[in-house]
Amino acid sequence: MAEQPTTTQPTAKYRADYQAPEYTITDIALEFDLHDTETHIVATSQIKRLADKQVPLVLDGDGLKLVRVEVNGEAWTDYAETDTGLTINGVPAEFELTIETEVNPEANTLLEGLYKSGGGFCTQCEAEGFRRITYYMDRPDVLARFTTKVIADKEAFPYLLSNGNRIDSGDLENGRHWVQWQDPFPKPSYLFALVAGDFDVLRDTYTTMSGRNVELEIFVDKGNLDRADYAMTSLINSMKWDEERFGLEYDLDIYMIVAVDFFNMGAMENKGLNVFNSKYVLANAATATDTDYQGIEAVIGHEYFHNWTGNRVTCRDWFQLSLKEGLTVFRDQEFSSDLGSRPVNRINNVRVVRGPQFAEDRGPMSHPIRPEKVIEMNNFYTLTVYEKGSEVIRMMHTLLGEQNFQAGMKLYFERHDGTAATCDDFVQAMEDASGIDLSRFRRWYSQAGTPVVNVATDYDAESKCYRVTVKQHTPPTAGQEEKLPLHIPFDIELYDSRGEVVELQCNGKKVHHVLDVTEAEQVFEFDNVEEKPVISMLREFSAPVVLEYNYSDDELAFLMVHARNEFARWDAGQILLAKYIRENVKRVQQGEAFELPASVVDAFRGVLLDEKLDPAFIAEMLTLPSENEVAGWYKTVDVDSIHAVVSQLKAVLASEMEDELSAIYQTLAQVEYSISHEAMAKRALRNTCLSYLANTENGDKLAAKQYKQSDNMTDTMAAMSAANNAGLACREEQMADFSEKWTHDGLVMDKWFILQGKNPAENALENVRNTMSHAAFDLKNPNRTRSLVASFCANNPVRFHAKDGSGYQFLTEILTALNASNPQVASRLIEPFLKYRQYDEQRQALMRAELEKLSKLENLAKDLFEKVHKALEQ
Ligand code: B3K
Ligand code: ZN
Repeated sequence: MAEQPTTTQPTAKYRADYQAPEYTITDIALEFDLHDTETHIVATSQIKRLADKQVPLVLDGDGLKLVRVEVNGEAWTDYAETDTGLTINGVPAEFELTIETEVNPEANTLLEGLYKSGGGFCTQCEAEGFRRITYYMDRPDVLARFTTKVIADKEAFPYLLSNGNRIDSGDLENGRHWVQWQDPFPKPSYLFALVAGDFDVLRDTYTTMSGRNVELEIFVDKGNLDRADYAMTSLINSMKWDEERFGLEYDLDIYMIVAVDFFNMGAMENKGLNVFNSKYVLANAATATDTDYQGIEAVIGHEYFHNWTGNRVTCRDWFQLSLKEGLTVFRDQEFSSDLGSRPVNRINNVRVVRGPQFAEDRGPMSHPIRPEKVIEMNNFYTLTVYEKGSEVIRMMHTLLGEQNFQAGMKLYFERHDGTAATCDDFVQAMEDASGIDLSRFRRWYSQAGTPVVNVATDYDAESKCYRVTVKQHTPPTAGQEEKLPLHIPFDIELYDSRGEVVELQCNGKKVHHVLDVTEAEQVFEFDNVEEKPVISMLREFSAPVVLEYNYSDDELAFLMVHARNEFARWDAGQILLAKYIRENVKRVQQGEAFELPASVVDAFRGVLLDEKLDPAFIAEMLTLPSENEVAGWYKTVDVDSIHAVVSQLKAVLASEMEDELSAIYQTLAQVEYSISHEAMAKRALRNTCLSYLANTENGDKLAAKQYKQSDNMTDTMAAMSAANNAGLACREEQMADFSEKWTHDGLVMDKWFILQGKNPAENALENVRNTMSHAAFDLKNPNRTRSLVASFCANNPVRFHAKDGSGYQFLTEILTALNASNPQVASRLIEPFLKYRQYDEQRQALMRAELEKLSKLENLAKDLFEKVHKALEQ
């Protein structure tokens, strides 16, 4: 039987209720006696009262068996076990507390606290998992020095790891051994980690800028050593980049990364001992795609960068999560952009904000990057906190410039190193270091939703004045009706008819290209503009807003060629595509045929044939918006029409540009596989061409041939995706062959599960159900479940939203099972249901009925409770 989550009616916490802790813990010594089903943990803490009068000590605890309590070495009986932990009465102002608990790692299917992954033990404590190990003040503003002794069977678990430096070890009777670790940096409990297992280890060293040597160790399952090199390279690159760009150096003598197969999210930045989902560590040419490699670089970087932004300066409370996450996402995006292609990185980051993040803003869970009210903290590791949070940091970077921004970072560390800080502390440091007023800017932290910026322009030939009228408003969001104007950095550029940049002047003086939009309505006037210009706006996506402006096709085609930065060129292409997608959705709904002017095709043909452009960038230009992104443009989503239009758009572009696509496809064929940017870029464009060509007569032959000849996973998957999406004849054979080859390797099979989930065929759901009995599938493994179930429910809209409600019933079955075994994963999978109000009445009613069913589940976990109730109440 899986362990049951908490059953009592969950209560909410509010940011406004924050209270400083009444006690603090300066040091904690932990001793783990590891056994699969009965692990004993002895925690000895040095505790000091901070409150000025005697108060009970309230500790958090969840799912623990209490063995004993001692105060200053004497048994203590004046305590009460509560629903949420342990209250100890009558304690002195300063004392030593010893608590012994027992847990069952093998039964821990929640993957939070101490659990078994494969043959080994590992932990996950953020946000509130440490309380599933021992009774503790499990809150980020209690910072203690940790010493950890791990005891386990020597043969089964030769490696015993924890945070900090290894200070001692020894052998015991019965084949057991122990290792002791000490972390000199005080830290909150969420950064604690322990790992025990048998691994292969990849070792390297790094010399920091001040000349200190750091041992680098990556632990992988036995037999996977040939898949760890890229993670190591990425780690070394991260350490170097953080020194060069941010002046930040690593602070311990050892940095360890452990790859595990059972993990709820991507990775975890535990001090000195990162635990990673193996998806973000393991890669070689045969098993990983270029996208996987990029993911590894980004996540290795992200967790490493947390050492300063998150660990050295942590969060005062969980409402401040974006303090570390938004900032660290910004840092990892900059890292990837500095090392690879900046435009391609920016495009992909913006796709996430405009697509799924904006969608979150429209739903019942919409929240500001610093939420006000939380029931289950794990529900707030969201695109809003992370990705919009990063956009908010990026806006400050845009307003301040790199130099002032770095001065702000320096001041932030001077003020807050070694402490738990707030988002406001960060903005204050930026403001103080730069002298730039960020008072209105702070509203980005408290206001939810996606602002809409509406622009009108007007040119007066006589006075040579170009006027730009900018209006902003933010539509109401769930629970937040009233919205105030925000401080929006609005980056623009003007071009004359030859494509030359027109200098921005006001009253004869040069003005900066980033306009400060701060009011509901503002007019910006530029003089000495010799002819009616073409305006490029929201360059680099300078703010996470929706831009409304009536561009003509000619202006967009012009910007696709002449805009000075590649991001703006891509954006112009997207706006042009959006125009014709919308128009054709209308046509399809009225029973009319799909239409696309030749001029639009020509604009994209021009991009395809432009030899000066980076092939990776061309691939992005030719990538159509996803059906989900298109759905976000509508108040009521018509999944079938959107699917029809996006598919036809692809088919029409393919047939109109077939010759050019084929020629490029043939020219880009590579002789030798490598993972340089150049080689990846060529593969990206070649495979984008294939995805189009799959819709032509030659498609089946090409995809079949590429699959057979491929010597790397990127090309293999491109062939399979093309076949899957276009429903080609070669699909069956490829799927069978791949499954036979990789059944033993769940991580690789995930790619196959994703294809099953996204299969556009009518019987997709039936296939998905059958796939659940595939030897490599396991509902208990979050990677497997996400690959198959989330790809069907979230990324196969037409089949998931089948009118008979079969997709909805399927999701409810899965959620019901996961509610008991792993509610955190369930809570991610439920997302498509939360958007039910955006569909027609029939579908709304069906989804609502499923939500009602879920709301009545016995033992509904907090994670689902929060979302289900918000969705029903909205
Ligand atoms: N901080 C972790 C996420 C923890 C999620 C807890 N449910 C990984 C990261 O953002 O780096
Ligand atoms: Zn993070």
